[in-house]
Amino acid sequence: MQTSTTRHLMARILIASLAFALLVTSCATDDGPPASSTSAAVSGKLHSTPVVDDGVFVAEISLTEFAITGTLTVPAGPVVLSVTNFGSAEHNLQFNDGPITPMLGTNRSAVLDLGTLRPGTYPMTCEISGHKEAGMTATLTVLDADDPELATVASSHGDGTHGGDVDWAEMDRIMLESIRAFPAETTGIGNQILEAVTTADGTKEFHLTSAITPWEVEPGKIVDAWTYNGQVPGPIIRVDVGDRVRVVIDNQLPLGTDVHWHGIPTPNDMDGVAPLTQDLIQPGTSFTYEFTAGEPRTGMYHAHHMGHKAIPNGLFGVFTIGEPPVPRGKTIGGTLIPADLQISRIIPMVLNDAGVIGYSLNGKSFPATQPYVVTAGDWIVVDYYNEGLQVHPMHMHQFPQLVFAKDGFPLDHPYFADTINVAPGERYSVLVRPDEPGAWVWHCHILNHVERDDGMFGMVTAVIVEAA
Ligand SMILES: [Cu+2]
Repeated sequence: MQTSTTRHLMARILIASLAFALLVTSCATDDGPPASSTSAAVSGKLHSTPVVDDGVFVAEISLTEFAITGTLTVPAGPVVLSVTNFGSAEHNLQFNDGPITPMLGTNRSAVLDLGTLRPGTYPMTCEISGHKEAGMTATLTVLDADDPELATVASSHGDGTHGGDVDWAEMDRIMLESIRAFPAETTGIGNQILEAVTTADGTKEFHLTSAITPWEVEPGKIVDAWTYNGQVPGPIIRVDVGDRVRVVIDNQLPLGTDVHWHGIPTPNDMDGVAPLTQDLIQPGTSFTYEFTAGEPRTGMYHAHHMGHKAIPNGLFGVFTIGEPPVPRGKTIGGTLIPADLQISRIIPMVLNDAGVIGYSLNGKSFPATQPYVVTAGDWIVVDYYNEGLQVHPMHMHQFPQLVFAKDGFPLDHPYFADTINVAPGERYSVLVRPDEPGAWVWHCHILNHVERDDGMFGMVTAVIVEAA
């Protein structure tokens, strides 16, 4: 645990290097100041100038993962929404349980005629399963046409900005402020080591409870996560080759569950796929899994039943057998991996991108992600686990990552990379030797998994290298 002084110190160190990262990523994401109002429509702007056309008020609405933004206050009377999806996934927009746009791909727009609106507040949501819960909900406020508040709202869109209607300086400020918040304190830590109870016959017994519990994904954002032992990711289970393993699962979820040992060989009736290999574990009941950990593996455990909902919502954890198969004594790409190499720490890096947890590293979204403090020259192992629905190219600044195992299988030809694509269900094990002091950013390189117009978020953390 860091003291708040260390945290502030680290935050200060980070600002300098993150500012550079920001510069690079913003070059890649922004199209520059719009040359005309037409190009502004596709440059990812925050707000638009409301247009009144033949007495019809046109409000521009932007859809992203996972937010609905734009002109959310309009005058009573005829209103049309011009809806654009700036996200990477498909979205739609439904107004007040009534009119709905077609499904919109990236950069696709649609016009939604709302007819004549009376003063009041009206809900707007994306109707794709899970997107509303992830944040795609907003309220359209309709005011009397002569309401003075409306004048303020309308004029604020067009005033004092460079390039017509985008306040770039304000965007800069918001982005920098979001980065300065790192590392932020939140309640709850995932991946805690689960201690085994060793029974008389030498079996290592573990206890898991599945339940819906509060989880602070980012500062102040507390979601109803689906958890094992109240953690996201669930507790880490590490066993040795040859261990007899017993895992008792107590299901306190409101629905049935099962536990699949992803990448871990088990007898068929222990594979955790209801109703094929076992009965569903009903709410309020328990089930015992038992198998022998036969060979070294880097695996995961997660619900299989309703996996599309359970797993993104947090029902996953790390399960490993044996030691990482680091290629000691081998020369790879001209680099000799010492025969006597000591691993200073093993970092599990569990990726997720959906459900109530959303874009996250080990259950937390930036700035609540954990910074990793290491001593220059230490060898660290990172195991990536993708429990999400999308591929994530994981990039560590400065330090090459030596990929030595895929899904726990040692590679005959380990290789160096600085960016590693981790697809859903995959695990990659890498060896890294951070040797240059400083704060080095470590993030998914799909840029809208790490930044929004309202700041840095999601799949970003940093390696803090201290001088030896
Ligand atoms: Cu990503």
